Amino acid sequence: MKISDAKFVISSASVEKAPDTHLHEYAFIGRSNVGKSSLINMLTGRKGLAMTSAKPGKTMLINHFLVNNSWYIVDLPGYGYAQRSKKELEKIDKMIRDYILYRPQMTNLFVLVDSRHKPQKIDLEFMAWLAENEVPFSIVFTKLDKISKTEGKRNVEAYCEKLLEQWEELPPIFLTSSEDKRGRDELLDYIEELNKLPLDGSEPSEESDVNIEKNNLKPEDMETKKTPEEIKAEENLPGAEIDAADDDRATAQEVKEDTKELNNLPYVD
Ligand SMILES: Nc1nc2c(ncn2[C@@H]2O[C@H](COP(=O)(O)OP(=O)(O)OP(=O)(O)O)[C@@H](O)[C@H]2O)c(=O)[nH]1
Ligand SMILES: [Mg+2]
Repeated sequence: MKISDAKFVISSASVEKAPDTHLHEYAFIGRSNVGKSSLINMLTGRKGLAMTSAKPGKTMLINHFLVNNSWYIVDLPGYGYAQRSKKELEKIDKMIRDYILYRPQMTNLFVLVDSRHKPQKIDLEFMAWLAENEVPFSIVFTKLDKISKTEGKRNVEAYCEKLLEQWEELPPIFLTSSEDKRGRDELLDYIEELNKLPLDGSEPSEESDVNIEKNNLKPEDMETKKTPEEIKAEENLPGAEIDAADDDRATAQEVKEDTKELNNLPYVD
């Protein structure tokens, strides 16, 4: 899909205050600093559209961006940033969860995961919550430019294996870098297909692609093997406390290689 126009519309402090729209909407979520705002800028080709920062916790509101005058991108605050006060964390958590549960035009939630790290408890718990609430989502691995092709492949495969301990099937998976723009075409094509789905929950329109239903796999179709409590009890899963180490102010090894191969992994639709 070609992006001819993208503009910021409004920031809202709660889902009740979010704009009354009747267009498809795609939200981006993940831990603070994972690269949500950067990905939105990369996808739209507008560098300063969503505010980014090397300091975690930059996005504090629900931000709506109108793309091609026909669909919305929503930038959400990150979850689990350990440096926030308890009250602030709870407020953001409620804002995010209310948005996800009470925004019917939200067609798909993109859950961003930093490709450099092992599966984090906070992300796995969040995805289990999405499944419980039948929220359609996809996983977007970010910052692949920061690791080698081999490491990227290994990390993504390990992540998928971990997910398959919880899920019968994997959700759609995308491998991205906001730096070198990999994954952009795949994500935009996916959104283009989902845009063909009717918003009222009725059958897909005739022109929609046959793959849509497969790609837009709802968590209800992905039987969980474990309860959220069991997942919580998992050992060896670091939680939100890794934030400081994860912070991009700390320089990471930057290895840029041709990673075309990564986007051709067998489980990438
Ligand atoms: N090398 C590299 N850096 C990235 C990439 N994506 C994001 N970053 C950097 O990571 C930091 C955080 O990016 P943001 O896009 O602000 O992250 P965010 O998830 O929106 O963060 P919050 O709004 O705080 O939740 C910034 O310093 C970005 O430049 C990427 O694909 N590659
Ligand atoms: Mg942000």
